[in-house]
Amino acid sequence: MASIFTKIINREIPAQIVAEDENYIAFLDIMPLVKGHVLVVPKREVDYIFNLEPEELAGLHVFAQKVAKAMDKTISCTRIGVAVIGLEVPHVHVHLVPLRTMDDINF
Ligand code: DGP
Repeated sequence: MASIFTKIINREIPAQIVAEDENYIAFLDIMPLVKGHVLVVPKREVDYIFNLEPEELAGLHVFAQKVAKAMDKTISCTRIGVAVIGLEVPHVHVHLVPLRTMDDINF
């Protein structure tokens, strides 16, 4: 069965997409830690980040860097926090969380 993120990629369920290329997509998290929390996802459905091919892993992080730089320009924050958790959705994703203070982090 397709993951919830594959359904977003295939436009079967809605999401607020903020960036996309041939291999990767970024959209707003439905349960944001803070306003502007983005998920960066490879379009190929892989369950676990360490199961990506090395070039996919590198590409994911380069794409995440582009998204984070765009967020830095448009959102008022101190730092874009980066996290890989993956406990809920078994489709690789990187969390980009615009943080202002340590109080914003509530993992
Ligand atoms: P984790 O797998 O633990 O890294 O958390 C998954 C994240 O994905 C969590 O912050 C909520 C988000 N999420 C789950 N389902 C959806 C969805 O249908 N749409 C969007 N935009 N985000 C989702």
